[in-house]
Formats: sequence, structure tokens, C-alpha cells
Amino acid sequence: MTTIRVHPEVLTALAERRPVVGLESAVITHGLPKIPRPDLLRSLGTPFDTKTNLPIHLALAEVMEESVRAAGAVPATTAVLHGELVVGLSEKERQDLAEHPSSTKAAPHRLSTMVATNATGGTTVGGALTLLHHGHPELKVLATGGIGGVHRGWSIRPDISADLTVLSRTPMFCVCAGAKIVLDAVATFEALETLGIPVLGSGCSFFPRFHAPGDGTLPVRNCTIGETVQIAHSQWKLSSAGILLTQDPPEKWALDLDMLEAVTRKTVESVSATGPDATPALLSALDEASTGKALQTNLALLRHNATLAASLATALLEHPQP
Ligand code: PSU
Ligand code: MN
Repeated sequence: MTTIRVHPEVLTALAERRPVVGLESAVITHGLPKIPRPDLLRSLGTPFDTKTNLPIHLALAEVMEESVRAAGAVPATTAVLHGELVVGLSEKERQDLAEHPSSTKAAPHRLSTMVATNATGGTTVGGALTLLHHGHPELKVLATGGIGGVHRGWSIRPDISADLTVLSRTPMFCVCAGAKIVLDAVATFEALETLGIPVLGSGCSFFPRFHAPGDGTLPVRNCTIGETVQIAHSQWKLSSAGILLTQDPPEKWALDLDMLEAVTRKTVESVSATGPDATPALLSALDEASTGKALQTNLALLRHNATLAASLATALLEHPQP
């Protein structure tokens, strides 16, 4: 029988009505460089500067969990380990996942096959939402960097992330800095509307562009955490579609959108990867083209989103569905 193993610490937190934040792990296995960059981690300050002995991907995995804890919630990193669906990894499991030589990108369409073939891999947002929701229906919040969406060039080859379809049928929050810059932001925004997914802003009024704040187009409702919780209660009376809670990248690390667009356009033209390989290839080419600046911003915003997600998970428990 297929079961989802939920970490005892997560189960205890849920039973005691303490906040939990779910985390994806494709960002660890596929989204970030697996090499040490002590200079870059040091430049990001605490807590990144305490991880200079680790490769980037593992440092980020630890920082995400620690940031969730520092904000008063319990982290639940999701993954598929040797065919087992897992919500909440031990330290050893997190390390093994990061160091696995041939991990699969655990997107929704692959989960069942990964179970059948004892495969190991990092969950995408779509994969993570699936494991969290079916692992325990009280898990309501996932944090990521940027959600997957509609790829540029969709009119020639429609590549639309399953992150969107899964969020459209899963009553959970995805906390992010908008859609990854390598995507078509306008088309992604339209798709969110089509799928009935409300897009809210925390401290922003325009759909953030991942490494950069929004540009005055694509308006989102700027909500306090209290309003966000209230909207969730209404939303989940009417629909099982999730909610996208967005925030700009931290100001200190935000990039200029025009510069970013120029670099991204060139990158998209030069990268030929398709399907699940497209996002990782595009992100790493972008990091190279921006001489590591995009990577710095990516790490800073991931941590920023983990912290907001913890506040949201806390507020959801403080104001339960009336
Ligand atoms: N955000 C990042 N880096 C990433 C991803 C998100 O900052 O690597 C991952 C997420 O796991 C997301 C996935 O779900 O990329 C989307 O991939 P695709 O476009 O193949 O659906
Ligand atoms: Mn895709």
C-alpha cells in the first residue's frame, strides 16, 4: 500500500496545533549549484554565513529549515526516498537526498512511478503540495522561491508547469516571489486566473518577478496576514483551489527588472533544454549570465519566503475557520 511517512515532530506539532511549513526539495536536487561558494554565502550574512563549509544546495536546505524554526514553526521538507513518500526529513535524510548522485525531479506525474521503482528525488512545488495535502490535510502552507508556470515560447510548445494544475486543486497556500523569471509572467498570471487561483501580495501590489519587484503591471491585492487568512476561509468554502501568496524579493538583494529581462531573453534563446530539464538549465544559465547575482537573490528570497510562510501558518492557527 502506498503511504506517506510524516515525521513524528510534524505529527506532534499538528496535534498540538503548532504551525508547520512544508518545503519542496527540487530546489535542493535540481535548482541550485552543488558546489561550495563560501564568498557568496558570506556576502548574504546570517544565517548563510554559518554554512560556508557546505555546498550551496545543502546550505540552502539547512537555512530554509532553520528560518522556519526561527520564525516559530516546524519545517516539513518533502521528498521521495527510495520509493517512499516522505513529509519531514531527518538531517541524515536531507543530506543523503542532497548528495544522491542520480536524483529524479519529483514532479506530480512521476510520483507513482518513483514509488513503483524505488526512486529517489526532490519534490517540485506540485509534488510537494501533493505529498503535504495527502500526508495530512491540516498542512496548509508551502514555501518556495518561485512557482513554476507558463514557459516563454508557449505558443510554439506549450510547456506549463504542473505546479499550477496541482495548486488549482489543492486547498493550500504557496508562498513565493511570483513565477520564476525564466517564465512568461503575463501568461502565467492569466493561467492562474483561468485555474481559479487567487494571487495575493504581502507588502506588494504587483505580481513580483522573482529576482525583481513587480513592474506596475499585473496587480495583486496587497493584504495583511490577517486579511490573507480571512480570504483563505472564504476561498475554501467556495473552492478547493489553493492561493498564491507573493512577496517581492528582499530589497537589498533585488535586481533591476530591465537588466534582468535583457539577460533572461538572451538566456532563454541560448538554452535548448525542454521538459523537466528546462527550468534547472535556464536558472543555471541565468546565474552565469548575471555573474552570480541571480543566485544571490534566489537564495535571499527563498529564506525570506520561508519566514513569511511561518507567520502565515501561525496566523492560520490563531484565526481558525469560523
Ligand atoms: N524555485 C526556485 N528554484 C527551483 C524551483 C523553484 O527558485 O529550482 C523548482 C521548483 O521545485 C518548481 C520547479 O516546482 O522548479 C518547476 O519546474 P517545472 O517548470 O519543470 O515544472
Ligand atoms: Mn515543464
